[in-house]
Amino acid sequence: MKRIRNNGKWIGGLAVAALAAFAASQPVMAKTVKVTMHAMETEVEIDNAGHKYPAWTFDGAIPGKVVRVTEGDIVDFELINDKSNKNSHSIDFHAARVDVLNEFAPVKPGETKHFKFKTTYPGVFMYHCGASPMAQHIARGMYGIIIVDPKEGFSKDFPRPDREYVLIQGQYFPNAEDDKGMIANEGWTNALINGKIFHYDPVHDPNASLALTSKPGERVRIYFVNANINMPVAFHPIAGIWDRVYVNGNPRNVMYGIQTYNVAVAEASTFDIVSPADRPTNNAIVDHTMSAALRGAITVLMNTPDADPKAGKGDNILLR
Ligand SMILES: [Cu+2]
Repeated sequence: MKRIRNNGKWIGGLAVAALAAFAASQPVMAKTVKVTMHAMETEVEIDNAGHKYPAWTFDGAIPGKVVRVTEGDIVDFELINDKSNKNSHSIDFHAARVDVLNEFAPVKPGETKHFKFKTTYPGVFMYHCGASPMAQHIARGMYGIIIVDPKEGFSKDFPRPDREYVLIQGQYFPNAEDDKGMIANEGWTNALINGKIFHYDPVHDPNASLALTSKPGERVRIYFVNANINMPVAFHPIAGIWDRVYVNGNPRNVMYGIQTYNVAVAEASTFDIVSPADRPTNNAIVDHTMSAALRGAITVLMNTPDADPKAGKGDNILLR
């Protein structure tokens, strides 16, 4: 009896191990992800002091929500242009291969646009409103990020990060009606990070209450989008080096040991930074273009042993 039981246990254990190995080797099953957004013309706070700005938004916030799927997934998307709005709005997903005149066409107030697309490349991509004048719709806040995780998952060349953060940079034009100035790059006064000037920089803004955090030695992965109207971003971690830069966020486009990476308008890329493991340190993640850095594009990353274990994990990657 004893022998049989042991034998049964062994066979059971082998079966579980075999199943686990099988599951690990299978690509993730593609799924359909439903995403609904409301275009909303509404006031938002544009700095840490609470100053208001007449924004145009997806779902009432700059940037819009993080959309996250796995390569191969179908995005089942709906844009509702609330009838209280005055303007047509649209969506342009840089992760989609569709028809600009169909899926990305403007939607009138009170109307809804529904379409599906399959994600065919992994990486990080901008989405934005493309209604005319497009410069104004983006400058007033209609942009966000879609993360398409690679179907292969993590590997030696694309290691699992300890923390993840989204940073999206924009230009702030206080005269929200000046679409001609936005196109000419005139009249912008500040840089926005996730919709606010010096959003995560308590060093330059005493009203700032948020910063990025990690523990010493952790791999922090930053998904960065340049949502500026006319300016590239010289993305640099002061007191650090990008351990890896994944161009467009695709694990196949990897570069090592980069000090500054130039991010074009409407480009998004993925940046890994690893702080020294043996002591607490701080980084300032900046657009090294001085006119942008000193007008708002500085983000503090604090690497301390008491870092909040929940920060930069799960749904908590875009700090509001
Ligand atoms: Cu719009």
